[in-house]
Amino acid sequence: MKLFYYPAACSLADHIALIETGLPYSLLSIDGEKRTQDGRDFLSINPKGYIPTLELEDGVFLTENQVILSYIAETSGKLLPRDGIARWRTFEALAFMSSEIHAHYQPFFRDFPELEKARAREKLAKAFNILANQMGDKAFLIGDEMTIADCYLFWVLMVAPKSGVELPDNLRKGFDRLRARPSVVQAFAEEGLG
Ligand SMILES: N[C@@H](CCC(=O)N[C@@H](CS)C(=O)NCC(=O)O)C(=O)O
Repeated sequence: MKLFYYPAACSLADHIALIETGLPYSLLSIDGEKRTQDGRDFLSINPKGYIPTLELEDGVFLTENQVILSYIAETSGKLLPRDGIARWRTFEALAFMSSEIHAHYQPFFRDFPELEKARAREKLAKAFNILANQMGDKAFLIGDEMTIADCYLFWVLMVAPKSGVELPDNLRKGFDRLRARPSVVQAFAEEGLG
């Protein structure tokens, strides 16, 4: 599998999941002209123009973080509870982080008016509280085992300081625990992050 990525962008979640599951992968970055590291036109691969994009062994491309994370989990048989409500809570958390957190980071990635940033901060603060309540004092977001929800959680928490919204204490501690995992350390090194 080949993961198209930008360093420190949301593809970091998929990168961490690939390392955690032990699936073989390679990384391909995209340049400012939307050319892939191996010289292809990225827009012809993914007309949406964004990462993460995953190229499967048969040359098929998958997009959307939630789907790529789910594919990695299903293919490896890891990072996703097999049955019971925890499986659905994992998908629920992915959807929540995508629409209620990731989407509200836009004003901080680009130069949006202050009013829009303030609105986004309000939504983010609410969403972080919901995640904090869900996590409680568990080791991970869904339970005592790491899931793909934690891979995405790591990235959304990493970006939170850009928004100026303070993280609840248990999420900050959860972030620190994830940051220390060998998979995260390896992903940082492979993406050239400090
Ligand atoms: N809906 C997509 C959003 C992905 C996304 O926002 N990717 C950003 C990086 S975090 C991107 O590629 N931005 C580049 C651009 O918009 O040109 C998903 O959940 O995977």
